[in-house]
Amino acid sequence: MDYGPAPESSAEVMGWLGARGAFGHYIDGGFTTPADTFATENPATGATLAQISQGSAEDVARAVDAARKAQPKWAKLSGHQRAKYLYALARSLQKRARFLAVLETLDNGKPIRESRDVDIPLAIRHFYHHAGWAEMLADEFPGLAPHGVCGQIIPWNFPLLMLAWKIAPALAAGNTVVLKPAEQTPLTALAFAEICAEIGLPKGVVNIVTGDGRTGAALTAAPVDKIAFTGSTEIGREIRRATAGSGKALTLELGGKSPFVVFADADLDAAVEGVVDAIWFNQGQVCCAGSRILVAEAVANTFTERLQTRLSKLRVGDPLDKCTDMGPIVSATQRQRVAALVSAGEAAGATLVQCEGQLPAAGHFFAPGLLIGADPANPASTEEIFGPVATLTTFRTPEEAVQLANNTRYGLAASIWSENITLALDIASQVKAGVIWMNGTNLFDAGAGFGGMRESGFGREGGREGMLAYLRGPSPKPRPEAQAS
Ligand code: TXE
Repeated sequence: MDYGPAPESSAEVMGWLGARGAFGHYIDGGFTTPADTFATENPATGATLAQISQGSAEDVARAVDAARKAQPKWAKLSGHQRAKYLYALARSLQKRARFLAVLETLDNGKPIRESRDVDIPLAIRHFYHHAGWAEMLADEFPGLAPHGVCGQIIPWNFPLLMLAWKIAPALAAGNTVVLKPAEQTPLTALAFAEICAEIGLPKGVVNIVTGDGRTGAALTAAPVDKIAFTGSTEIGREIRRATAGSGKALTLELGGKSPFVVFADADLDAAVEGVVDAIWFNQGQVCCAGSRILVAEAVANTFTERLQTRLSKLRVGDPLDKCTDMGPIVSATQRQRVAALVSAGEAAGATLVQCEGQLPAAGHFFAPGLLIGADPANPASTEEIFGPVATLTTFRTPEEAVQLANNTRYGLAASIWSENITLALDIASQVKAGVIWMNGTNLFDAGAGFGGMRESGFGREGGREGMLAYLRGPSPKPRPEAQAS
């Protein structure tokens, strides 16, 4: 296979895939014999990368059983001992960072620059950060206990990073886990399973069962103590229904339709670069993507012109080429979904402006773009496109900006651009979103809680709140600085 001018050789990764061919589940410290397999493909070419096992209810039951047996011993280890394992996982991921970046790009299609500079480093940092939490846990949260066994279901947009967000805090708190990666992108989770075995993580502490939504539903129904889910609002709702009354703890991180608000006094060039990060990063397949651009009428023409110039310069193509800005959409189904919503946006009166370069003939590529003049009722303004197209609408007053920003059933994130900090803080206090950035966007830190409100879900991941989501018992008193604010 020719990957073009790839600076990061994919030979090692292709060798690793070739040597395995098919993957079983990782249960109780070992891989099962592959059975009932399906293919995971390279979305840039459509080529099959490996065969993956479709987990049955019995596979899930065996994994939960292994996690259940391992849990008391894991929880009895001192925080320092658990931290040593988390540090070992972090170091081992770091040693393989380049390998994992290429593997992630092959399986998901995201540009290598992003997997190399964002996904993998943030995943590693999550394990280091939570090793610190394991050390401090008994002092920080006396009297709290782990839930027990956690079922974790993750999506395909940040495969290894979402795994890290789920597994690191769970393990730090003394839980054991059964994780189901998305069927489109299971490979880095399986590489992670190999790392768990290699560092000698006790058997049963981490179990990975692959498969589609049926495996996810079996995990939701299994006798676990907590379910942590990231994915669509529809499936989040289904999981909430399925766990209601079961006594299982639940956190849901769901979709979004986040506003990106540009005031007239904003640094417009910085805001244009902000849009690149907000909606064209990871092909727009980001739950907190700034997918509704709201711009002050006074600067709308200038801003839109500069944004269109920037759009025309985006390089869409081979994700293994380090000069590529945008790779393919993760799958044919997802590409179809994006195309249908963009067409619906046009049909409802918005003007589509797209990057004009030639798209590669193979693979699930979709040209990045803007839907200009989409009114609030346009489906492109209300539905999560989850692709590289944002709506662009103008506002006249700060009040109108707030009204438009909040005109959504979601509430995950918001991004506010202004040189006037008083105005920005005032707007931030009125926007209904779990995460608000000012003069920035898509900034993540293992130490900061991330999560939504309204139909974007509930619960936080990362930081102190993220740790508490993996513990049970009386709520600890807020820290003095939190009380003061
Ligand atoms: O998500 P699903 P899909 C949004 C985005 C996207 C849409 C559809 O708008 O266009 O969802 O994507 C597992 N019980 N987000 O279809 O189905 C599934 O196997 C338990 C936003 O890929 O929600 C996968 O592991 N689990 C989002 C995970 O749920 C089930 C990220 C997510 O898949 C299940 C992804 C079931 N009944 C999509 N059915 C975000 N918040 O970042 C499926 N799954």
